[in-house]
Amino acid sequence: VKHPLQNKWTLWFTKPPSGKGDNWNDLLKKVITFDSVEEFWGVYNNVAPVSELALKSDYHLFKEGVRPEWEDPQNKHGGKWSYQYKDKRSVDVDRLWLNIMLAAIGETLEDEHDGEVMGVVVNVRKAFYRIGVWTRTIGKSIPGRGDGDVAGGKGRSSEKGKEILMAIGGRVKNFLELPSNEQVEFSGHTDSAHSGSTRAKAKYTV
Ligand code: M7G
Repeated sequence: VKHPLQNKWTLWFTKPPSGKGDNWNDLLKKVITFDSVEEFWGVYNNVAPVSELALKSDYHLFKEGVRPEWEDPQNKHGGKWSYQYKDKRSVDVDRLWLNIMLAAIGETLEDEHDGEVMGVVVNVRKAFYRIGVWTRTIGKSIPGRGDGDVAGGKGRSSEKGKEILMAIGGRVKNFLELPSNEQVEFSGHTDSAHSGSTRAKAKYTV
């Protein structure tokens, strides 16, 4: 018996650059798509744990049909909640990444019909591990689109959008097991794209 997930999810991997000519697109690869709890564990048990990945690797677990890129139509008006663990040796990154993946596929990062969560990402860098949750909006409704109720296309006020986003931030902070004095930060992808990096100015913090 397979226990179906509410959504289909695709695991992606960014391999570290091997030469100079490598660009973002050459390095980003689809690993597999799954839609049941059992298949998730099959995948999880057969890929390298984050703690064993080389520097500059990423895993991305995104809803099927959404590329883990700022440019994707479903990401381009969005942003991400993220946190950088700078003490790499003391953090159990494998467990925290599992926490956030289970929260994503179990749909516990947001309320039903919020339609915000696009995917989760872990980056392995020299100075830190970063775990992030990508959202479809930056807490404002997107002009020209029926925002919010994805199925029904009903509008959503900016106050409501911000409220949903902040609630997701609070849950991310819990799943990442952060003490109250540490902050998860939200930044919009357009800021990331312009600054050429994800180290853009934080818009919100929780
Ligand atoms: P990062 O991995 O998000 O953060 O971005 P880091 O700076 O802490 O390593 C590193 C680089 O990867 C960026 O400067 C971009 O060159 C490239 N990159 C990352 N992302 C998420 C994207 C993306 O969505 N689209 C494109 N075109 N490049 C990206």
